[in-house]
Amino acid sequence: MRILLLLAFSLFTFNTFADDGYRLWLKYDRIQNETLRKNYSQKLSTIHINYNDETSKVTLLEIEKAATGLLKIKPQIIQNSTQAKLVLKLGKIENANPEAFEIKTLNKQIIISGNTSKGILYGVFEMIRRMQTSESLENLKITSAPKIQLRMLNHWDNNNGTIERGYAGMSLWKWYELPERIDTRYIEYARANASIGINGTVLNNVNASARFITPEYLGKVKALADVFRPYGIKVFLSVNFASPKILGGLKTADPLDPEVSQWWKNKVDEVYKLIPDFGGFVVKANSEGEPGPMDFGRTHKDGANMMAEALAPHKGLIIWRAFVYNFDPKGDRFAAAYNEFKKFDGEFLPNIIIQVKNGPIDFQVREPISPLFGAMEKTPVSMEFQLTQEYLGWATHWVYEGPMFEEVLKTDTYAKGKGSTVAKVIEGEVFKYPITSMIGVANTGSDRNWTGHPMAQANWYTLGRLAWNPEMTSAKIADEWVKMTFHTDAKSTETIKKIMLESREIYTNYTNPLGVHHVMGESHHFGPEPWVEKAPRPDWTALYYHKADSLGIGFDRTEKGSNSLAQYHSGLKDLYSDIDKIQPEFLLWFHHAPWRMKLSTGRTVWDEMVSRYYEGAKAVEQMQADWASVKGKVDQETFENVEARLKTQRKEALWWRDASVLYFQKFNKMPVAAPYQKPSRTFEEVKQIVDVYHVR
Ligand code: GCW
Repeated sequence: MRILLLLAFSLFTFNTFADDGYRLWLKYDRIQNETLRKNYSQKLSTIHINYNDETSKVTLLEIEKAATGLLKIKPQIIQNSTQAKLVLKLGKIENANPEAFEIKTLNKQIIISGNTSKGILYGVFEMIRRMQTSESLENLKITSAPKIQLRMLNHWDNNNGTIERGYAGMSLWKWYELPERIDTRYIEYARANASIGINGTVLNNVNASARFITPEYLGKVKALADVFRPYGIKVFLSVNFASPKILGGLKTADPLDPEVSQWWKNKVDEVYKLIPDFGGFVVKANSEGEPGPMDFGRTHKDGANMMAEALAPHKGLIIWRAFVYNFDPKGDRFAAAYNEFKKFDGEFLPNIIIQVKNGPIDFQVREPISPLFGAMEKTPVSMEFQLTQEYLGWATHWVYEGPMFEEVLKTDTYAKGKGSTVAKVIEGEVFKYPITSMIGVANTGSDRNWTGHPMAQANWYTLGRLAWNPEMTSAKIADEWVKMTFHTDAKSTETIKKIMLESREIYTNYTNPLGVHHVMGESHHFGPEPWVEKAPRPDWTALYYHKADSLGIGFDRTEKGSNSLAQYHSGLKDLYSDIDKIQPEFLLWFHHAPWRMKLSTGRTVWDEMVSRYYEGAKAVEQMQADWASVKGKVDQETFENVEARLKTQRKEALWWRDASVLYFQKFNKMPVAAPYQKPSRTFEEVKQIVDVYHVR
């Protein structure tokens, strides 16, 4: 009994119960600072609300959850609007954006208002975030509206429960239980997304099974749509372009065949009968073996327009992916998407968005921007980022992606002169796009902590915040996330932020320094495999990209090489064209650089690579030391989880370092210069490690 009492006492006093990460950044643990807690409690003690709908219910529930957790109070709903401390008010506000909100202090009341109940929900989450991050709730005068209309997650989930490139367990969607059983996790998912402004979700893999649009599955999709709707989240599906053949028994899926277009129209009508606010279809066509219009001698334009026509009467969208790269033996995969889509600019129907990955190849560790961001003047392009760490060390490497997203969004396309940043392009500012969108390929799964690596939750959080405002800094977002997630002291908060903000560059250094790219394990994409010289397609090898030989390394994309640089506007092209002026981080993306060429850092290309491999791997030790310093300041379960993963990361960083150095030495025959010591293992020894990951 005494032990039990002691235990109960310690639980209440120190708030140290084990944290499995399930609550994400919405932990709502009691605020320790008494003055703040009292101040907030007073401001939330009574609530008046002037509307009543599905969203108002979840909004009130959220306030109650936050107040009972953070403040240990239960707010009272009252009828008298002048007496309430907090007022939720539906009505026209100055900013006409349907998702905008205002939070204002007026006569000692906090008034959260919006043009829609959804806007108010976002305002409420903003107020809660302020409490979680110890910010003042005095004299508020906040207006906020999303700069991007569609802020989405794309799940690469299959109907058998697996997730393509997923490292956090199985799919969240339990298709075999739906539509009858609604897992409470779907609600937690919706809350988390709404809290960061995400308003769309594509439930299934872009390598799409046609099954998702059968009546059986549509019933399940409807059940999910019903759960998400109050949280302002619309459901989308990825579809298989050959569905009219696979499901409809037609002889063809030719987009210009009237029977085919009629089939899609009927299918779309069927979908909207069940889900009137359905978002639309995502299509991966003629890419990596997926069917598409080119199978029938047609074009991406023909395919997209035919489907868009079916969706238009329902205000649905076609999100057509630009990730296409037919192999051209003389060509450069870098140029493929631009070559395929630029020519159709202006010919797509208005309800079509072209979804473009941030870089021209494929979510590599560091990529220059896709030239399409500066090129599509009459067709909206959207940003596709990848949250799941396919090329970023799966769930064992701690890589905070915020700085990478920020680097991409701040890049200037020079499309309309200086200042035409990628952020401005996707906000629709540069070319006046009528539809705007940013998506993240989800990193969620059935693991209790959602993302496998506890720190990967931050990448999900960041996507939402950046989609709301692409000009937010990753430092600010990291600050919010750490405060909301860890509720720890100022010093530990700073330490965790420091690790986060450095982590992406550290990972880049020990895996892909100076713009080396596509040198990861073949097909599974884990660990180093720069020696892949043969694959089903040459542009799936590593050699195709690094082109190492006795003289140098890197892909010449200047006029003397593939000339893919010509796809950029001159301002950006100029930054990359000159081998002597290019930022070292992008060097090998655009130049075949001599091993012995001196860089601005004072070292030769080879010495600089070696230095980055070694310093990068060593920096993981610093991450470990920094993390060790927060022991006792963050929850023990999370502490140990991250500590263990860092150990693996350290081991794998050394593996990357040694494998890369020993492999490239075969070409340049140059030594590992002091102060670094050559790897103690042989090339053959390191090479073998990767075989573990091959399931072939
Ligand atoms: O990054 C590559 C992945 C594929 C993925 C493809 C895509 C869904 O290796 O697994 O397929 O991109 O984005 O379509």
